[in-house]
Amino acid sequence: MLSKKIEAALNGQVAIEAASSQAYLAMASWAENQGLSGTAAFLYKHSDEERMHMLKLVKFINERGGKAVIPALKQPGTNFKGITDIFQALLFHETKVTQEINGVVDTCLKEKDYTTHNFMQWYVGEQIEEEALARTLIDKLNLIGNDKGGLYLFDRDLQGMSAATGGGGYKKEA
Ligand code: OFO
Repeated sequence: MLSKKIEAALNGQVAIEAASSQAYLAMASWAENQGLSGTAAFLYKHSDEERMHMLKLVKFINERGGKAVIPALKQPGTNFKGITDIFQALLFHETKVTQEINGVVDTCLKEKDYTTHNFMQWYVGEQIEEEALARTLIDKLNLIGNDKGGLYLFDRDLQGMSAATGGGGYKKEA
């Protein structure tokens, strides 16, 4: 059975994962409108993965005798200056998500809830991968600069990455 504190912390994380999914959906749609189909495929998949992160929490809360709260969502940002801006925003967002996850882990330790602590380790590992990938992509974009040929290849690489992982995004599934 979840304590009220843990239930609230996990529901807070449900809202964060849902907001992440919306944010990446807005980015995907922007990329699609720019003709960056590989980047769009990657971001659509990333948005799907965030929804899956949310669902995993919803199911865990309910299974452990709590009540998952499905949150209302704010409209995400839609004005992007360019593709580098997108990935910088994504990294910034993910570092904030990591802090939130660490906060939940901390609450688990304070509440001596080792089951939820164990469950949250999957999220801790996921964040390491997501932040590392975002940093790699930003490094590549910085190398490319304003080179249109380079951008074309970058977008094609993301398309390939998306196909290799069954439609985009990261390699791990829950
Ligand atoms: Fe990318 O954040 Fe979920 O966990």
